[in-house]
Amino acid sequence: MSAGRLYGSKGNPRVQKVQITAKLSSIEIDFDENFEMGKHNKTPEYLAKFPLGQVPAFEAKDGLCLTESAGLAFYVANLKENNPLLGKNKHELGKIYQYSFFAETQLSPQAATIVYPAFGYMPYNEETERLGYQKLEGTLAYLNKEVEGKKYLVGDSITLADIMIGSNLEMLYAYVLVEEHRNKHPHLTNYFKHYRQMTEVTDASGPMRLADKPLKVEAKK
Ligand SMILES: N[C@@H](CCC(=O)N[C@@H](CS)C(=O)NCC(=O)O)C(=O)O
Repeated sequence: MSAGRLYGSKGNPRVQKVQITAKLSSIEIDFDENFEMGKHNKTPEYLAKFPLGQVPAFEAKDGLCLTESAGLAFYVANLKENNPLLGKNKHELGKIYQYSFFAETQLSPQAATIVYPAFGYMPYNEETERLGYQKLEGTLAYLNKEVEGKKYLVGDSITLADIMIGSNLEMLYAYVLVEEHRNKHPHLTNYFKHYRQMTEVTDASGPMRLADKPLKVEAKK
């Protein structure tokens, strides 16, 4: 039986975060692949349930309405008793929280600062871009060390930590990190490639895309 309905567009890494979590937890959720951003999330019915008008959003079978992709992933993972995605003990869960909050509060905004101006979601600013790359470099170097010699961030199997970090690396590997840059962080690149070839991940996210040329920002002079 379905646990509820997930709203959002197919291919959005925030949506995929929830889909991958559900798949790995064997939790069934409904999802309309024809959802249109800017249309379906702005209807009065949608706004009555989700006042910010953002995606992803989740409406549970009991009527509970939730937003925030990371929160949705934790909610869905918790629907399964003793879910290994939440670690084997409190120590592992602590690390899962650590990486998840890091992904949401640091990695995600850094990626957005660099990628969004190229997609036209944000105005381009040279200084903001420079600072964005500087901060991102620190984050990638940190993550590269964290995953050295490891397939998973926490314990010996996939957890929500990998899904949170992996989903937030998606846009970077697809559009920003060209081969030379990927090779600067070899452990992270190997880790990401391993995560990205998992069936549950490719089912939700399609084939892995790796940037083959530097990101082009039209607004740059
Ligand atoms: N922190 C939120 C961010 C949600 C968000 O910014 N969603 C974007 C799409 S990726 C959105 O709905 N934008 C439309 C809008 O804000 O009107 C999450 O992770 O769910």
